[in-house]
Amino acid sequence: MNKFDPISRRRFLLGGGAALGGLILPGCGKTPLPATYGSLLRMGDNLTYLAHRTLLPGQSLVREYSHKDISSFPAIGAVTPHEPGKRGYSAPYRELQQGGFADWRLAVEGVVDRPGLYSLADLKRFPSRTQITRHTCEEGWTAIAEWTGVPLSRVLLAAGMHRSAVCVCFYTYDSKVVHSLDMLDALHPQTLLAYGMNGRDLMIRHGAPLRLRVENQIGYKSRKYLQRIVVKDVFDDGGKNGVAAMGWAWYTGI
Ligand SMILES: Nc1nc2c(c(=O)[nH]1)N[C@H]1C(S)=C(S)[C@@H](COP(=O)(O)O)O[C@H]1N2
Ligand SMILES: [Mo]
Repeated sequence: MNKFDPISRRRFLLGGGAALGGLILPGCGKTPLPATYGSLLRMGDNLTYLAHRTLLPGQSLVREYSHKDISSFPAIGAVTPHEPGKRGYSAPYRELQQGGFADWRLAVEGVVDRPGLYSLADLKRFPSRTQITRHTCEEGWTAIAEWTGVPLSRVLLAAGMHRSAVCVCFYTYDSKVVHSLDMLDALHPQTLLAYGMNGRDLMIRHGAPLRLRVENQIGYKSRKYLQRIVVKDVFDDGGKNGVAAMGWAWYTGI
């Protein structure tokens, strides 16, 4: 192709666009977008999602900061799931915490060739990534921290994720709420399974032993206390246990 020929260039772009569409909206006949539950607001969320996915480059990196920018970092939502009676209390989590998380395993399941259980040591054997990023909570505060972990993409590829994958669902110890990401965000280079924060092991209040970091979405997508991740070949926003059913946006790109 002559790269100065505008028509070939346009054809090339159209071809690329179609491939991208195929990645995001596979089998358009199914349900490629979160259910709107009849709500106008939810329909607005879908417009935001489509606009981001159509207009923005899918894997552009969010800004990374330097050590001097690291700020104090409040812990919110569930912060003590090992304490009976507290928000998000989980007896299995307490038992794992009391054993120093030695028996903790992350289950990786779904449309993968090699479903399995990963210990913290297993996850630390993958090449790691460290990034200093700004967390933006829907409640109006932001904070900057350094996160260390394994890019989710590495674990998904190691598990032999099928090409038919459309989303990844995340299950945690403290809550029944299911969160999910599309494959663009799941495979984004800054989407981490993080075990370290500011150079130390992740503290309980920030999601020990492993949390998700989704740097290009609002803070509530960065799930703490991970238990299980499931790769799906049909879109799943968690249904009645999903955030959309609770009146929250499924996609919160920033
Ligand atoms: N499992 C779990 N993940 C969670 C939450 C939670 O309550 N439970 N809160 C979310 C919200 S609203 C925010 S802003 C961040 C807060 O992370 P932090 O406690 O490390 O500041 O975690 C998110 N992930
Ligand atoms: Mo939040």
